Amino acid sequence: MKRRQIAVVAGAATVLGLLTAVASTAARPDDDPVRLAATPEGGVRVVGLPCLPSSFQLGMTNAGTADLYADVELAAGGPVVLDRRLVSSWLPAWDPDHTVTARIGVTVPLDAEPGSYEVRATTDGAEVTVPVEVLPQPPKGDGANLALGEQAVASSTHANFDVCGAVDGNTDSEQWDTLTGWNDGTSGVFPDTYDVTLAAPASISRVETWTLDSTRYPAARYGLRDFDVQVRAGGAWQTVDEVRGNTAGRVTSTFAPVTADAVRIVGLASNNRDYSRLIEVEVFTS
Ligand SMILES: [Ca+2]
Repeated sequence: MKRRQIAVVAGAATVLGLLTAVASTAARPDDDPVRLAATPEGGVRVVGLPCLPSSFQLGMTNAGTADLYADVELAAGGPVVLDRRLVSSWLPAWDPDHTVTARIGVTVPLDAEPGSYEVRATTDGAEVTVPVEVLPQPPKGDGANLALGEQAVASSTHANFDVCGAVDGNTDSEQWDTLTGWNDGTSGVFPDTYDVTLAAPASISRVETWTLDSTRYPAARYGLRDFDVQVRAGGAWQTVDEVRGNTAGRVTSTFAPVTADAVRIVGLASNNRDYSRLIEVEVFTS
């Protein structure tokens, strides 16, 4: 009787010991089949403007032999704000390994202290750290583009495109994609409007309108053909330029200085009659 009790205790200890060993093995990072990575590797740079978002790609790879479901938690330091805190993805055990990616939007408030911060992405046994550099506000005085990073709204935006793409400071049509360009969402239906609200009313006299004009998508075939440039003064929109029959990628509109707090591009027709496309809108003082 006494021996049997000892045997039971010993058996329980063996089972417990085994469970402990299994649990600690599963928690060891080396054994977690999920690999995390972030691109660009150097991290992201962000400015505290309402329409100048940044982002990075989170890569999730199942290096194991069994399908699994991964939950990746995201945490940001300092003033950094993420557009989501959790990425959940089904990761089949493909061979060769296949990486599933998710775009994580990064913003900071207007008054964010410039400096170096980081975003941490973690799953059970894997982790990746993404450096985030918060840059100072760009100057918005004479000679500066007053539209840069300011709030843009559009009558519609094509799926996957970002309405902020035409105020991100990038005028290079060769880099046209869903992030740095704006494409309306109503094929063949005009007018389309793209508005930028300035940080403060300013005396403006020049607007640069950049429509799509790349080697592959020349403006003469894909750019805005007919459009109006409007400014909002005293709460009312007024037209300061009427552009017709355009085939150029960049159109400069100059006009008598007017104190305005917003600028609107009214797309009336494009050269291939489907969409209004803008790569950038710039606004300058007198
Ligand atoms: Ca752009």
